[in-house]
Amino acid sequence: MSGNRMKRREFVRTSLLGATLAPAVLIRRKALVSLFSSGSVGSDPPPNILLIYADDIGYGDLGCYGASGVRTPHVDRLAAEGIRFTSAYATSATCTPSRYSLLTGRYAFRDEKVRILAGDAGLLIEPGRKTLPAVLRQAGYMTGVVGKWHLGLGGGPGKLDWNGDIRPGPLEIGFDYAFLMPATGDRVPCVYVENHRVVNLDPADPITVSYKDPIPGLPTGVSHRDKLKMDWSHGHNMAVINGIGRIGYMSGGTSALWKDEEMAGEFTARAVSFIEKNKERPFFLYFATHDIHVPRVPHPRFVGKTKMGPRGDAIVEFDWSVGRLLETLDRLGLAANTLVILTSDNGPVLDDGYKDGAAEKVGDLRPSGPLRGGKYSAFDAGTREPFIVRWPDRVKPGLSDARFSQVDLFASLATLAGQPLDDEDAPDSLEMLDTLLGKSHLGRDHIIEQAGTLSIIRGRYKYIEPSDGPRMNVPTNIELGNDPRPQLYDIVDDIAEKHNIAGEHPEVVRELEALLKKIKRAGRTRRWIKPG
Ligand code: NG6
Ligand code: CA
Repeated sequence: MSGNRMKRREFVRTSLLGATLAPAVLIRRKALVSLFSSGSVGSDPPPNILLIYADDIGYGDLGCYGASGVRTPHVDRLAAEGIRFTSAYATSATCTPSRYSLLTGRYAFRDEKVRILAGDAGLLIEPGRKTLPAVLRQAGYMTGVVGKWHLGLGGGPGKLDWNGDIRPGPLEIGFDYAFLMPATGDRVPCVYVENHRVVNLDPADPITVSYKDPIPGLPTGVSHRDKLKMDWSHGHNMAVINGIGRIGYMSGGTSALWKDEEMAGEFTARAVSFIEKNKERPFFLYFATHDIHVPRVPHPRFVGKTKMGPRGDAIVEFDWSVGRLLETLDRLGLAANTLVILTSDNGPVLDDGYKDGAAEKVGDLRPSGPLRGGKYSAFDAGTREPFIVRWPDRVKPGLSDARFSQVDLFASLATLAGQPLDDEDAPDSLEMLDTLLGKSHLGRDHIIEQAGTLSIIRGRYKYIEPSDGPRMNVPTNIELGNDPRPQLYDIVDDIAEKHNIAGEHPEVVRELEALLKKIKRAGRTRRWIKPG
């Protein structure tokens, strides 16, 4: 460890210890300024960090990644002014596990509780586990989350009283501010939670949530199917909220129910106001959109912007949100020193449970681009994502083919903020800051992808563990990549994973199988595998 770094670490400790008598934020800010002016991080003043995390946007869904039939000028501008990565990965082909890895720097497969959560699940991230926002907060950042959470709230399944204080949640694990959709747009409760409270709740009309039994006397997507605003195709036939069938049952909270059409506008407005309020200090904003997850109900001003129906229009709405945030950074003079990262939690899906015409009207758009599979899939489209990084003060625009995993954002941003990690923190997160900022084109040593089964990519090869799971997810029409035999693809020459070459390269299969086993057994990646 360099003397410089040591000094910095000592300095943080003393600064933080001295914090008891003064407002925490002021002290945190002071610690940060001193840290960055120490020179070793080389950025003064420190950058704001805006992480735009889309839901279910595929590798081929954005203009700058070759989409046709939908225009995304704001995202394209971000890409033109920054680095567009072609080989960046979410850790998982579904939401909760990817977000868990993003915020904890730990693979979700290490804990079987980390799977798509019900809307009444308890907080997955144990208070005490180091999180990305907690590290940035410790470095002096104001930390906020706006949008989709889906990491659980409260103490355990069904135990949370939605009418009281909602905790533990993001505020207990490192965020200073939270404005949330608790789970997903298609799961109850369909209300916003700001910090510890449901927004606009009338105490005379309390909320009840049930993921077991229907609530007697209330309509369901089955009993009132003919009256629905948008019909379901699979699942999504329990509570009816705003004329749309959802997963789970809910009663009460009428004045607090969100309006689906206004959700993107609501989240964007909260994000803009978070940036405005914190324009004088470094901030970290995790902006997690509902777009383009189901139910896709874009605002009327976006309806018909594409010929693809709600899915295409939701991409336009997503792009609008991005544009509003970029415009806010410009207006406040913050753009040059704000690191913006844009990516998505998992790959694309057309029919994810509602009859919104996504499959029928997709036209020439290839949501997965040249990749095979989609959301839920072990094939690359499940996790290989659009990934854009812009920081005008420090990052030269360009293209990067370097492999990058979202799990590495933790250690990379911690380094950027001058926060050395303890060995126990973020165990799978590798420091890849130079790669993230385009100074290096050296990718991650290996990439792990989690779907029903695990895959590992190293060099030109990708190995998918044998699995007895179904080959197809029939309702979504997605190839899951399961096969009882080992699969090996040359992911460089055969990006579409068409030719299983496991039989021709048994030694590569053995090698990758062994590496994957080792990573599983070790319980960690950092400390024993060198990045690069
Ligand atoms: C599935 C839902 C799907 C979506 C997904 C989670 C059904 C039939 N399907 O179980 O609609 O909500 O969970 O998506 O209920 S994710 O992006 O949050 O992981
Ligand atoms: Ca998702």
